[in-house]
Amino acid sequence: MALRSPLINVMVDAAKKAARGLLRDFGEVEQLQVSLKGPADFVSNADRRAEQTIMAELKKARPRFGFLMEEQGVEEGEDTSNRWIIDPLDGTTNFLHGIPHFGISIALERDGHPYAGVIYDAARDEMFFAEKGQGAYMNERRIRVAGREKLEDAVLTTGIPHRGRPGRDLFIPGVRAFMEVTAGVRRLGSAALDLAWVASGRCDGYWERSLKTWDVAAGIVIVREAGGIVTDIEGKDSMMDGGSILAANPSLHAAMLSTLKTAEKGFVEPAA
Ligand code: 2AM
Ligand code: CA
Repeated sequence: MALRSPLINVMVDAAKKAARGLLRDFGEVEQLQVSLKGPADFVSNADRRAEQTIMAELKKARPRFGFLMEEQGVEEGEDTSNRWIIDPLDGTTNFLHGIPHFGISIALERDGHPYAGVIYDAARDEMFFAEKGQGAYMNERRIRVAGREKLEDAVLTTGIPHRGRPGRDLFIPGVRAFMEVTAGVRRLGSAALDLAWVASGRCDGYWERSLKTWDVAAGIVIVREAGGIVTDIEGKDSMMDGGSILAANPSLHAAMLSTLKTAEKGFVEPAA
């Protein structure tokens, strides 16, 4: 059975508390689908409320830590080496459409590096968590990345840069290359859950560009503690700085990097 540290308990409790409100709001979204205005405002309020709940819980437990949050931005703490990084609702478009695939992501960054992470899939009641050096878990069970060694057996996840996101043309050669060689490419709509699913071996690898720190911070720790490798798409370490991300099991990480590199070689962004 997973022995949760006091730190992980604080994070798990905050995620569960916020989830109660989010699930209630998710139930309402279906009713709102038919209204003229649509549920967009309602969802952004749900998002904000969830973030406030998480922030209040974390503050109660660790009053000196700082914050980086999707909705409310940065709040400096007295303790400059510990900072919470929060995405209260990752997979907003799914939530808005009544698709039960969204996550609450809470990370603790320590001295500039992701140290602990919790990702809660509230609709499935799956709590993914990890702390540096302590392994990764889903609910009570230890998780590990998949052992599949060949791209031809692999199911990969990605994010498609839709409206308002840059890099739509650059996305095409990479996804096309993976379409040729893998068992499948999925687009599930939550970066945090994509990482949690790589960590738990459901998916073999994940890549995406132009993400924010809060989309990936918790997932980075969870994948690494599950035995996976996480870099950016150049094989470097810029994932936390709004860069790209590539996470996979150790057998497939290099193959994914080189597939993308080959596919994108010579790519020139078309004129706007
Ligand atoms: P969100 O639901 O919290 O917005 C889907 O590809 C993933 O990208 C989701 O995790 C989504 O997070 C994130 N995402 C959506 N729009 C984004 C944007 N403009 N910048 C960065 N990440 C974004
Ligand atoms: Ca997000």
